[in-house]
Amino acid sequence: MSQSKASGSGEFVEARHPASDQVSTAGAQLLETEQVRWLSIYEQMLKIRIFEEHVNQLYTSAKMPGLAHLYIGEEAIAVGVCSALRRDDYITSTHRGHGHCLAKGASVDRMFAELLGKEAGYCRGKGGSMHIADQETGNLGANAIVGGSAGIATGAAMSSKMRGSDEVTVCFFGDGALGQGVLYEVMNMASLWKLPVIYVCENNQYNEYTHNSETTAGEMSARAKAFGIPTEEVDGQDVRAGHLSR
Ligand SMILES: Cc1ncc(C[n+]2csc(CCOP(=O)(O)OP(=O)(O)O)c2C)c(N)n1
Ligand SMILES: [Mg+2]
Repeated sequence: MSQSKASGSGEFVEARHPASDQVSTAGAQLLETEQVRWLSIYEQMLKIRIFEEHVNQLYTSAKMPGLAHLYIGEEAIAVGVCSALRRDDYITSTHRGHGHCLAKGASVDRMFAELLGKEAGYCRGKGGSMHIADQETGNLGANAIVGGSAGIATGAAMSSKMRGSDEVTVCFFGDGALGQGVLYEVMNMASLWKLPVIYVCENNQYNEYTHNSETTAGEMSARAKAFGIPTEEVDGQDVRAGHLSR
């Protein structure tokens, strides 16, 4: 309900649209749905943060075999992007992949089992942190090879297109992968053949320990643009930006 003052009359006139109650009820429901959605997105990010804090404890107390590359601080990227995907869409991940796996729907229990080398893990405990794959949630795998998943992602997108499905594949990679030739081979094919693949470069400015000013010449997004691929740069700390840019 809204009220407005009639000009010059000194009295208040109620300007009430007949359906305004219904409109506000629908509006409130929409707001509630939106709140539930963003709250669930926040919970996903928090789950990853807490997961990684536990991994850090296990790793630094030498209870976990192998290596651990933590996704702390980058949660908004995986969650923003994966929350816009369907379960049957695909992702490929990196050496820093726990966040991608969880955001695509992996179970915390089976992830920990994998990290601890247990049979119940996603790869029966044989793969560890950098080799977690889960076909049920469309996760085609983390990958210890920098840039290594670009070919897998592009192949999956080609398969989707050939099967006439509407699945989308997201290829996550770090800014360090911009130095890998395979990325440019597959971007060329993806653009030529109009494949349903999204290349998500997680630019944390470092290639592990080396600042990317020492490794990467020119503009990052210019690379994809050169192949005619539409590009967008978003704030990786803003989960809404990752979610809505699909
Ligand atoms: C082909 C290849 N070369 C080198 C390495 C060693 N290595 C592991 S992580 C890394 C840097 C990766 O940087 P980036 O892709 O930006 O990921 P970030 O660690 O910043 O998330 C390198 C060089 C590797 N795993 N694979
Ligand atoms: Mg990096």
